[in-house]
Amino acid sequence: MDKKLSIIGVPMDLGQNRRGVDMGPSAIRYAGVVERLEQLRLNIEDLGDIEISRPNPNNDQKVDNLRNLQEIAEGSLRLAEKVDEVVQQGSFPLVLGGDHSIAMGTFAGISKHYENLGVIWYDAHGDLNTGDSSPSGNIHGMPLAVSLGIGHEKLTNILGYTPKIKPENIVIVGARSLDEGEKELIKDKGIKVYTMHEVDKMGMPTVISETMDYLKNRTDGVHLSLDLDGLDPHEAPGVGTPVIGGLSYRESHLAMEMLSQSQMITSAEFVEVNPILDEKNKTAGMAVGLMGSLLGESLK
Ligand code: B3U
Ligand code: MN
Ligand code: MN
Repeated sequence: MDKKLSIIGVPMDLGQNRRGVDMGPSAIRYAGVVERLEQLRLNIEDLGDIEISRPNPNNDQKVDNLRNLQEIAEGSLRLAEKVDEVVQQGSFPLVLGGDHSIAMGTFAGISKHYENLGVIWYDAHGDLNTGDSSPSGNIHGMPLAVSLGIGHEKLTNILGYTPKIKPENIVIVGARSLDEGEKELIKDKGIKVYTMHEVDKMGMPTVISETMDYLKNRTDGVHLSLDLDGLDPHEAPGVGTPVIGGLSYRESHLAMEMLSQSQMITSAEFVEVNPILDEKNKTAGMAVGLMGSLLGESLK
């Protein structure tokens, strides 16, 4: 039987300041995600979008330096319940963002099905801030810390359990913008990080081989959380917080192909596509290309 895959859109833009990333799921669908994946041996269902409420403009939205906390917690719970259902049915969840705060809901829905969920966090940023360490108060800079159980209880406790992941099961790839608090957490918790320095020195094939070896024996499933700002903004301009000196499309493509061949990836999300900042939907198109490779496209 063909492998089942469920697409879930999350039109979330409350985790950061720039509008437009809520249209990410539409842009990715417009770029042909369903048609592209239908070429592969996959049984695809598109479950549409999770409902995300708008913040009340009359309220002051920051609680403990957490912007839009309540609305994000509610949306994350709805996403978590949907992802949980999909995993229970034995389907591969493919989540389309939305800003990266949605990873908290994705993790909550997935991780309860695994003893030791592994995570590949493909991103220019560490997303390891808390309300105390965050320079911005933007929750999209916090989901990895939250998943470790560090942060506001309304976020760490989505679906009633915490933590969602163990620090030794995380690998960050592509980092080039880390805040002081994030660097400390990485050191304290012993999180494995391949910054751009390591990628440049070792090359992507070695980085991904090492990542796979590292995760293989310690995890029973691996989630890929790919932030399009991990790529270089010259190639992928449609993101809210671009950081120069990033990964190329070719490197990223190779990484996806290697991950596909390893058959280790059990769920994925692609986040931070902002069509308003994009050039002719190029970044969404790249996201779709990367999804195709991750899910088994090949030229031979
Ligand atoms: N580390 C900064 C910037 C940032 C994090 N994630 C993104 N940008 N996309 C922060 O606000 O936490
Ligand atoms: Mn991110
Ligand atoms: Mn990022």
